[in-house]
Amino acid sequence: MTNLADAVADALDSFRIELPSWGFANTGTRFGKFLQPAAAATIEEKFSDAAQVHALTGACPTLALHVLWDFPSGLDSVATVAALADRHGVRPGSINPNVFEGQEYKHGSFANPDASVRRAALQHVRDSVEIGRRLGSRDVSLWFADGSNYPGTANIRARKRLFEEGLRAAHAALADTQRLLVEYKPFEPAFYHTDIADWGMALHLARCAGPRARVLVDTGHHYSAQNIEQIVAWLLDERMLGGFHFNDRRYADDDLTLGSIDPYQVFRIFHEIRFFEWETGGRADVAYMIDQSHNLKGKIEAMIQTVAVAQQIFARAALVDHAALAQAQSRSDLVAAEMLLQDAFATDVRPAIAEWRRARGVPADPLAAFRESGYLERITEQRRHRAASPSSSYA
Ligand code: PSV
Ligand code: MN
Repeated sequence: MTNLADAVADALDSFRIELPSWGFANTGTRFGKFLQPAAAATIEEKFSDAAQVHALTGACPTLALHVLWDFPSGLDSVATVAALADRHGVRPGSINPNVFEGQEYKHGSFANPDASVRRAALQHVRDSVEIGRRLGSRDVSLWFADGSNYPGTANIRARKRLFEEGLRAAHAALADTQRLLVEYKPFEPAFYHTDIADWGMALHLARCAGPRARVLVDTGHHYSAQNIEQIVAWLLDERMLGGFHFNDRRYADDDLTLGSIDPYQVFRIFHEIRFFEWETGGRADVAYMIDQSHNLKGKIEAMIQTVAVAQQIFARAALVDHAALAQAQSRSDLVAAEMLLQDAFATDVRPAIAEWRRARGVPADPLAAFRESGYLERITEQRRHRAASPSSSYA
């Protein structure tokens, strides 16, 4: 084994990435959905599709679940979900409450001026915490659509305090084994102000919430020129980075496949994590998750492609010589320092990854293996005859 093969194997052995249940369902843009006959319409089908991705990559043992879409009876759906997870060999991953689709949330959830709506939102989050606890899942991942569309229509400071209060109450419901992740997004669905618009606001609120709250970075939730890896480096240094929702974008929140537009951006994020781990001698406790729902690509194929891209870029980031980098930085040898990143990024790790996959008993080319497996044809035949999915998810 070469050093490169060792470094790649070592990196990939520790790399796991969570799949989103909503990524297997018919979802789409604000303007419409292009329905796929093989899309999953039930939680059983989502587990089945996720299990295919895990079987072919060996890297996706957990499935993120969205409460409204995957637990139609709330806590009463837990037993069904637990049984499906057992049957398909994929564990329930992060639990994502949904306080953004109900009509009552038109003017917000935790920051709604109406106290009865705030209470309902908190109760939903508490139920989500309980769902996570019963399923043995660690992270409750919060994203809020709260905000406003027009200047002067919302009391921004009052809403900030309502979020501090609501998140503190949500945190109080956690078991010792659970974490609360706070996601930020600069716009959409609100287009004037979003209550948790950026990482600074999310960091402040996570700190207010309590010791087991962390920030979640969705790579699509930034303006085009923003330096995401700097945000990651700061959150790591503050021990406040909880996880990622990975996707790529040309503009913002476009839900494109990870690395399809800017693979070097993904590399730089992974590099900051690996460099932090080298410096501190420990593992960053970060949940890697995919948040993509494809409107045009085949859903299962797109997930396999995403996992393979994530593995490839993570492996390349593991090739950076950290000791040499630290030295070059301290000498202010700019070209040498930069080239250490560039050389690692330019390395073709695909043969080493294929070798690693063979050694771990998964197909060397998971996408080709999926195409040959006949799974897609089988589910298309089984699922095509039913009526278009009633799923209301917009994701
Ligand atoms: C919102 O844009 C988001 O990124 C949140 O993470 C949601 O849970 C997800 O997309 C699906 O709607
Ligand atoms: Mn997200």
